[in-house]
Amino acid sequence: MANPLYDRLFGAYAGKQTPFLRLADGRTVTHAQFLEQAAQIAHVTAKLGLKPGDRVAAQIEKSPEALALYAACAQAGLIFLPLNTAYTADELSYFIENSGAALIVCDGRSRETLQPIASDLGARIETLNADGSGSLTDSAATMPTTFATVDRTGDDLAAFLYTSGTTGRSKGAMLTQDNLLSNAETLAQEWRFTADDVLLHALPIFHTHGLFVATNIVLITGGSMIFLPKFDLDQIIAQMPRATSMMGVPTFYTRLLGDARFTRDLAQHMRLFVSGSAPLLAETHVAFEERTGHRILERYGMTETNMNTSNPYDGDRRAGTVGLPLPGVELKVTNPETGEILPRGEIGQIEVRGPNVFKGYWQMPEKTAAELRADGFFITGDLGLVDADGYVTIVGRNKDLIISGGYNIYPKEIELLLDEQPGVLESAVIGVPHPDFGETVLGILVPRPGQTPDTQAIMQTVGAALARFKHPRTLIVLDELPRNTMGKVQKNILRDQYKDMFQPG
Ligand code: MLC
Ligand code: AMP
Repeated sequence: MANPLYDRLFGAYAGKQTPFLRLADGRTVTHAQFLEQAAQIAHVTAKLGLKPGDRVAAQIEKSPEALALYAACAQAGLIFLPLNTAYTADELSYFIENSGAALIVCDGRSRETLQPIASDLGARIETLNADGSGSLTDSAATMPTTFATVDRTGDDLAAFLYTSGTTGRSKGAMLTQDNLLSNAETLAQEWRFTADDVLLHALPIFHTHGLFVATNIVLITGGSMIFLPKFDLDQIIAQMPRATSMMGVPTFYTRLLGDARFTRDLAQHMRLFVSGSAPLLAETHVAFEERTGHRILERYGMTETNMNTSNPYDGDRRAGTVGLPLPGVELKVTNPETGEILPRGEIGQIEVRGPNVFKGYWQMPEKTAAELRADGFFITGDLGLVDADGYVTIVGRNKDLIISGGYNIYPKEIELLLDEQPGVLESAVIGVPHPDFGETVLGILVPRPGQTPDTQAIMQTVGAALARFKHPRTLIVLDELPRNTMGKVQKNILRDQYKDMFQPG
């Protein structure tokens, strides 16, 4: 019997004192140490009564122990559900309830807030703090350092990642072991990762990019990671000389280019820079090459599918494109109305099919059916084209989505809240260009007749309800929203009107 995810990502490292995580304070966690702690955590979950297939919701800071919880879930056959550390209690209660999590792992500071939610749902709660301390690791310390890996098949679920939707309700994307493994194997090969690689890892580990792309690739090839708690320019510049490769969202690269310490010398020895999760401006690609001599390798993916396309490692990395479909991934551009395939060069909606594509949304068959066709093609909601050479360019989105610093924000969720506020008749939330985050959130309010909404009070309410990164940077009050003849709000007009609001100069 077997457990493909555990066996392929972790199994080979038992007893190996090779470096896995290189921490900013100079400590190194070896593969063996990491695996022993994961096994101890797996024992804790078993002692708490968790059974294979149960969900473990984790809202914890990035740390070696947080990553060990991921490995423990794989070993114990549990479904790992990582959550953005910025989510508020309101947001969390939805994810916990919707997923039916059997265990919540949170920072000690959130325990009191989350305890009632856990009690209501009959979930267990354990703490894990940024420094690795907490009830989870306290209990783990007394446990055996090996754990009998639970049998699973490649078709079993390994993780849930919640993605918001255009209706404002988040959906749990169900990812199988095979989804994760197939993509990690393909990417490791395509990007030539080996045991000699040292990946500079400054991404969060609660999203596809930092967890399944970056971490799984390193695990599958035996290399190590410089594991930083977050993106911090000083740290990145200090650590780069020890790294061979880096992955990041476009904000990482624009911030690096904005710092005079980031020189050709500093980057010379690097093998690879990868960008994704949001569009990399062609001008950033060009400026990066001018500064360092390296051409950033841009790829395209999403929560539901992991990675779909990539620029080539050897060959032409084309600025402004996301490259070619990965081996095993089929990509077509279709007419959004009819679903018919469009000729090369024409813009339409991007659909993908392959072993990377998820199983569907947890307990939402209608939403699954609306986006995942019976023949296996997933409708991404991205608009793009394929050129004569097969390169894919994303030109926009068919979904109302803002991407700020690589985080997805669904306007509907914010609009629903704004619409409920005193004095507000209706609202529109749009994304406008921002030099650091790529896009940022702008809220537009229309007052009820004769009323003046208190924008400061509204910002406070928004602050308590929604994660910081979703907060509108500014609220603007307008007499009315532009509408087309069908009565639909014309967000394109608003986006155009405010496009220069945060641009320098
Ligand atoms: C932080 N803030 C953000 C923000 N990140 N606001 C908007 N958008 C963001 N992305 C808030 C902070 O809370 C802070 O609030 C203020 O903005 C300024 O913070 P900062 O110190 O400048 O931000 P920083 O902590 O440096 O974070 C910026 C960042 C980070 C870009 C480094 O957001 C990041 O690591 N992003 C990566 C996201 C990611 O991994 N995406 C992958 C999704 S997977 P205050 O209160 O101080 O004003 C996916 C699929 C795929 O999309 O293809 O990969
Ligand atoms: P998420 O739901 O967080 O997984 O975000 C996925 C979305 O990010 C995709 O549907 C795209 O809209 C966007 N995205 C990811 N990578 C790129 C890229 N390289 N260029 C443009 N958009 C991207």
